[in-house]
Amino acid sequence: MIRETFIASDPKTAYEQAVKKYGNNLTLLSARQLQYDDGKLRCEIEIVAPKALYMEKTLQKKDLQNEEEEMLRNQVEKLTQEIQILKETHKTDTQEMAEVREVFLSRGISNKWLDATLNPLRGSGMDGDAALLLSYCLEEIDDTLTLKGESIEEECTIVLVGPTGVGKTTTLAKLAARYAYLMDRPYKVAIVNLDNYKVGAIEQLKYYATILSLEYFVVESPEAFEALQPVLDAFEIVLIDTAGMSPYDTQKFIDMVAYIHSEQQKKIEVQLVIAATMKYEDIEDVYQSFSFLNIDSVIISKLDETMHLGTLMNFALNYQTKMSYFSTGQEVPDDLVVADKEYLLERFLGNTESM
Ligand SMILES: Nc1nc2c(ncn2[C@@H]2O[C@H](COP(=O)(O)OP(=O)(O)OP(=O)(O)O)[C@@H](O)[C@H]2O)c(=O)[nH]1
Ligand SMILES: [Mg+2]
Repeated sequence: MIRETFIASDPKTAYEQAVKKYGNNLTLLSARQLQYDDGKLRCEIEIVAPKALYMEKTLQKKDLQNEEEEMLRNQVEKLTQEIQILKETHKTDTQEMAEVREVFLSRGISNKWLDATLNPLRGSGMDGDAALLLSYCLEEIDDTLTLKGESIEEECTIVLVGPTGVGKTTTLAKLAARYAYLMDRPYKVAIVNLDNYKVGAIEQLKYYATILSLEYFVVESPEAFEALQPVLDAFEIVLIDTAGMSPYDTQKFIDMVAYIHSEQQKKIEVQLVIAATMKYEDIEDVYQSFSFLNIDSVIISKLDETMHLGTLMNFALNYQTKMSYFSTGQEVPDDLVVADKEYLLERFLGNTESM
């Protein structure tokens, strides 16, 4: 049996509560009137009821309570969401916002980025000023773009990777010339070729190494690469060219990892080369697959081949990857610049008269 106390303003009401719960299956034990801390008189009655009945009534009540609470919570959540959606849909772009949105959309920036950047400004004092909105967006782009910068603080091995034909070998030759002859001081540079796939790859790079009077090594296996390390230790910068890889060619990635993880003293930097002419989906596929190799930074090639940098901007804004160099043509070593936001923004905006 279980004892339970019911409280009401008078004994009759307290007893009725008990009967409501247990019917006639209860026995009254006591009834008393007490003055509570708030000064009011209340009546407490104590009853005993069968334990099974107590469990059934009390737990059922609790379950019902929980269910009700849960239902109420869900309804409140749903209402809150609906209110939020109503708020959002009621706030629409001002004409000035729509104009600025169109400027960036027409240049290839995604609605996703524009929503994230412009929607919070709806209803703010800024949303009626096109010039202000435009410079706000440019500022956001400028803040988001990330550069690697060019400081050679320690000896390093730079490995260029990327899909076929993006300009890895040409860019590597430009970098070799730059580090060996065009920096504040000449660095001791060696060129290593791991490309055993492409016909003519060995000769292509050998041609550049000969013109630049730089040491050139061809390596055919991770073991040979490790064996070469004592020789490479004598150089400050080792530039490694690799075979072009499709993002879907898993075996080539596995082979490459063996090279990158081999024992060596220098810091290894993997730089991914992507072309400014690539489609957004392809850039994404390439970036995601090559991330497997622990990419340090990205080189953008073939910037001279397109006037539309929206795709590239979108990628840079969405992935915020560090950019190291821009390749702007076929000429070695001239067509290479250190990645620069101003350069990119100017090229991206093009003719500003339409804005
Ligand atoms: N217009 C233009 N052409 C470039 C640029 N960089 C490289 N090229 C050309 O693109 C072609 C391929 O260049 P490579 O350096 O051989 O490309 P790769 O990535 O080494 O190619 P694989 O080794 O076959 O994967 C060559 O004709 C280069 O002259 C660039 O920035 N602009
Ligand atoms: Mg190549």
